[in-house]
Amino acid sequence: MKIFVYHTPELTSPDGFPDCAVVIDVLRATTTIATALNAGAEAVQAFSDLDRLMQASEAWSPEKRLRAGERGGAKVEGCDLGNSPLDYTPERVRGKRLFISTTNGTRALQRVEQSPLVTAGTIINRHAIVRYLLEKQPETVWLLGSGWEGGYSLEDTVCAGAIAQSLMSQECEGVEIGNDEAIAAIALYHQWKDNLLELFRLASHGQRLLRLGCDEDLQYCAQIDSLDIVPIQKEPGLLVKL
Ligand code: 3SL
Repeated sequence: MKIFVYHTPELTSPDGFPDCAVVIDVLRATTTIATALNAGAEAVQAFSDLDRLMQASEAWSPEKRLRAGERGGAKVEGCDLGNSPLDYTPERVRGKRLFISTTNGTRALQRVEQSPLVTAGTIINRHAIVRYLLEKQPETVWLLGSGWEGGYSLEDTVCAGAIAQSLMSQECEGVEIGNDEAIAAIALYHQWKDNLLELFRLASHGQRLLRLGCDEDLQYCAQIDSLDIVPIQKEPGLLVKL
């Protein structure tokens, strides 16, 4: 298994796909997706485009669907929910299909949706993702950060480092580093592993969320290995609980 880290979808080679893509948007899309599926959502359907989300969700009755939209960190008007994982309680999401569009995370999912295996990784399900990769043994793994509008995100890179470091420490034969970004991500994780929340508060998107009053979201997103859930793509754009 060869592990490649990419900081943003734009930094991947345009025509290539890995055997398994782990899409990462710690703040907050993949944390929200993992939380919603863990809370009993029937499935999560991800859209980069809000109009397409609205169209596709029309076919579902209002009792069976939830529309979630985020732009610039804030909830999109006309949606039921924004992108705070704290809102995705079992009472709210159980049995419902979640239609979600966010600024960067859902775009990153779309970039790799043709890969044979696609999952959504984050800090809270790091251990479950590592276990899944060790079970599946894909030859190539992309740990793909969502970044922010084409730019680098500290929180996605530290999560990629947490996953890569854990895979490398399993003493399984054949786990290899694929690019320099993977080495740098592991180094970042080593530096901050005991203080992820502090790193999130320093990060530019963490600061943006703090300005919106979302410190509790940051605290939730920093709880490493707190959920045992692997979201897997069943068909392009549709994620279910493994
Ligand atoms: O960029 C994204 O996809 C979102 O996760 C951003 S936010 O954390 O909801 O602001």
